[in-house]
Amino acid sequence: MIEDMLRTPSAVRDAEKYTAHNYHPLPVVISSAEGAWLTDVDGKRYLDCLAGYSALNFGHRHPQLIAAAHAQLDRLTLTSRAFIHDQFADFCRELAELCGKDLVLPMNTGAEAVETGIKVARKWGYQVKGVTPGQANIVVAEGNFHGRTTTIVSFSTDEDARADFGPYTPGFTVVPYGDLDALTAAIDENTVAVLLEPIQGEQGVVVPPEGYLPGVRQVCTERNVLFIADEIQSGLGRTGRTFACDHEGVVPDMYLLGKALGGGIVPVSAVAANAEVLGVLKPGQHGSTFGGNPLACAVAIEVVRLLATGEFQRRSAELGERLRAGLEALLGKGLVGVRVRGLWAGLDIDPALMSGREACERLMERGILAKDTHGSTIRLAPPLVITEEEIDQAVAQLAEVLAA
Ligand code: IF1
Repeated sequence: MIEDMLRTPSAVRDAEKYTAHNYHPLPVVISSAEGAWLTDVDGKRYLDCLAGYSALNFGHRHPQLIAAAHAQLDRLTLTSRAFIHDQFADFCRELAELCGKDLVLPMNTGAEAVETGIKVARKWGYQVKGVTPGQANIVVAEGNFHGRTTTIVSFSTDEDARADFGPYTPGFTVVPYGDLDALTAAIDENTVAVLLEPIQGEQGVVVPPEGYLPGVRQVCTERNVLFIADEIQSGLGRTGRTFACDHEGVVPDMYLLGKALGGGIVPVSAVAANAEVLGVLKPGQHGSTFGGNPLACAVAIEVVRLLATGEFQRRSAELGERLRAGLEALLGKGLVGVRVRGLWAGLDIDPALMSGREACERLMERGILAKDTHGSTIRLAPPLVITEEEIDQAVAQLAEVLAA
């Protein structure tokens, strides 16, 4: 313990001294960043392979996004939704168009978008589908991660996220992820929605079996149940398409968006759906102080315009294949599992070799910053502005760590 104190920079020690320990961060203190690169207080540079859990898809301080933020900071930052502001309509229209939906409801964090989706699905169930009042249920998947509110952790299957936060919110049915029969069997007359990540992020970038998402789409259509896709981490270019659902041509009834929507500058989340669904909300029935604020809208409009070009989706798809080839070459050389979709990879390290945390500590020493998910699984999610050389560098350093 003492020798750790001596080695750990004082900045790390002080940070730990004045905060709740709800995280166990790597002992690195970042002071600046640009593109895919971070610089710590000692001037050491790191390749960012976490990208804020996919909130930094466009890289750190993307010039177009920073310029939009600077311009808005000098004009107007907050009005509340009691009034309209001149960025609001463009943001809602352009995001609705990107999603192919009628309406957008802006919030701030991913969890708020998920909570909004749950509330709207329930109200839609009672007012449109005709579900017995107070009896609505929502089908969710084992291994889900949708945020940390008490209602959301009520249906978590991760004891770390859930334990001792009860009493839990009722009205959720958990089924195995990827099992269409189990999901279909769980739908009853009171089911108002199915809530899924199209790819499970925190579970270790778990891609469901081919045909699963189209099957979910079909059964939701047949049973008049809303398909809610949580694309907060998988969306906005991360997997090589605008949305992860696009890989199988699936269009959910509700998109839940967050993280990268704020460009890595401000928290921005949103729910996008058609009028039959989001139209159930009347004034005074839902809201947020900062949701849809001028600064958030100004940045998010530029994010939507970056995505509208398709450039980031193409980069993610093309570079993702380079990442996949590099990682799959390490199977049997320290990796026992590799899952890749675009520039998003889940790697299972041989547990006999090291834990995910140890791997990330050793990668840090080699100038690569990444984050473990559970056990010996780590996730790689670099900004989509990463170059081929940088991908090769990250894979080479991983190979060295596994070989050491
Ligand atoms: C943490 C990981 C965890 C998300 C999906 C909603 C949210 C998230 C698919 C909620 C947030 C973040 C939260 C952060 C670490 C990270 C995370 F999956 F990305 F790795 F925890 F599981 N839906 N994920 O991934 O969005 O309210 O955070 O804005 O809580 O430790 P949020």
